[in-house]
Amino acid sequence: MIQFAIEKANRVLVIAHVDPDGDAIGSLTAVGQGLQQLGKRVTLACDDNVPPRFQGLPLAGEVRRAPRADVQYDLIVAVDCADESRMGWAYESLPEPKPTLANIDHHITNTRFGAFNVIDPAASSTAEILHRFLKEIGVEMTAGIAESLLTGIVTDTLGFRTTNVTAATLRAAAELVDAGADIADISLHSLHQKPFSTAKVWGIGLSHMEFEDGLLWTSISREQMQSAGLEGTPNSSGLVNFLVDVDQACMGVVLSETLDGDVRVTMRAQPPYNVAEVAVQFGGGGHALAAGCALDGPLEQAETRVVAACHEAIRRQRAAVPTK
Ligand SMILES: [Mn+2]
Repeated sequence: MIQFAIEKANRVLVIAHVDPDGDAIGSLTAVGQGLQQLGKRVTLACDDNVPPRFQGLPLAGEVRRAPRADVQYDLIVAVDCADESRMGWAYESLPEPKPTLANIDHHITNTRFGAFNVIDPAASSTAEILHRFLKEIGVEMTAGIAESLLTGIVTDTLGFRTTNVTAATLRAAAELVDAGADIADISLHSLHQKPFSTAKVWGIGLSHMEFEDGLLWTSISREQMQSAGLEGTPNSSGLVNFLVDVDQACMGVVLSETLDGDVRVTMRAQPPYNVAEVAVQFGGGGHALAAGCALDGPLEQAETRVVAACHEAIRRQRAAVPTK
């Protein structure tokens, strides 16, 4: 039982997935606060930096890029990670034998890689699972934990608009508001506001998007990023959400070239279409309506392969459900 493992543990390493989103950071910091409340010594780790819009969450300033080398952990808790590789170097770098691993997640593609697996693909977010789970292990819902969890729910559901929002999601959110989370503030800062550089990335993507047989897609190259004065790999989740909401789009796809020449692909679908089926073909994963994967470059070649796979999936899935 995971409850006993947590009870026994003194030093816990909590890991959120690489390239973290609001559910990853919200879940990471909520578990951190909850375990501290239970008297555990906690390290929070994530391979990539906490995005600025989540840096105001409790404990966000204590998220490390790697585990502490001077600490021997007796438990690892992975949050929002669909498979082992999503934990990145934060897990890989731990010496063997690695500590017992607990896997808390809501991705339908989760590989159950933990010794303990708390997986609920029907949950809107890992934060929604944690809302139940933290109570079950005796954590009192503080305003800080509520703020972290509601950030996870609000961002993963795009403000309660996704098809996996249930009455249970709304009840969890209501309880978090009762516990002191400010829903208007969380929605504004974690969901709507974005840096100007993000708007510029959208401009690049929208300027040459293509629309064919239900697939609306675009790509963003390193050269385009550089000539717009932008650095790093673009955050394309807002753009891909925008694309899939266009009339007649069944799937939206954004391909972004990273600094090392790989291609990161973010995909969205409208029901009843399913982009997780496409993502797994390229070693990725996710949900039916939101998934991702990474391919080797060059960008044009990756684009050809992904576009062909999406078109094939749209035809197949359309035939399976003749209503749309
Ligand atoms: Mn999530």
